[in-house]
Amino acid sequence: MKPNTNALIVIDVQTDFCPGGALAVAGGDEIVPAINAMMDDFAVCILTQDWHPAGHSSFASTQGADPFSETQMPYGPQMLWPDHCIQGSSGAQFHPDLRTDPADLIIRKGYNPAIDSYSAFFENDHKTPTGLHGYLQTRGITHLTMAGLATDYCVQFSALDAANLGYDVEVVMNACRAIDFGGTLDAAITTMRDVKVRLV
Ligand code: VGL
Ligand code: ZN
Repeated sequence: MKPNTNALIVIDVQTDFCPGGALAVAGGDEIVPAINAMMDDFAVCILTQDWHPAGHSSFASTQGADPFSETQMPYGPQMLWPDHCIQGSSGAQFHPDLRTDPADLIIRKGYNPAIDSYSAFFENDHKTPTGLHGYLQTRGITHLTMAGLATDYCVQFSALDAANLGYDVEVVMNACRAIDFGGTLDAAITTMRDVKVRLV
């Protein structure tokens, strides 16, 4: 059992990010058994849930653009996605086999219609907090172990923000899967290593 200063953060293991889902990540469902097993080693477990209102600004359909094209938002460049993880929809639910009982906290993100939120800590303006940092600080948590979907988006941005906030961060790569278009996985690996995130 890890000390209670070490939290497991499980990122976005939701139906829409698994095969058959609206924004399917190849092999996204394969990580569920490994994550379920990891939960037994952690006294503190937190799940994140991508949770968008219909018509979210990060949806290509909202912008009248092609999915996987990039647009410019007031906060910077933003990838446009197929509609996914709409609040209350079946695609927004956790993968049916993911254990949710061990979770102390389920933190939702992406609910602000005007700003996407890859990171579990800040929305994509890199300013608006989700509240997770305050929660972790209040509980005295200093070490984070991360797994989930997708390695090159929500896992990467969560790990980078966590490292910049001063947490000791490790990402369990075999319990993650990537979207990986045009080298985004390799770039994420390099960027995470640069800020001393440990990839294990
Ligand atoms: C994610 C794209 C859009 C993720 C969420 O969980 O990595 N990616 N929303
Ligand atoms: Zn999303």
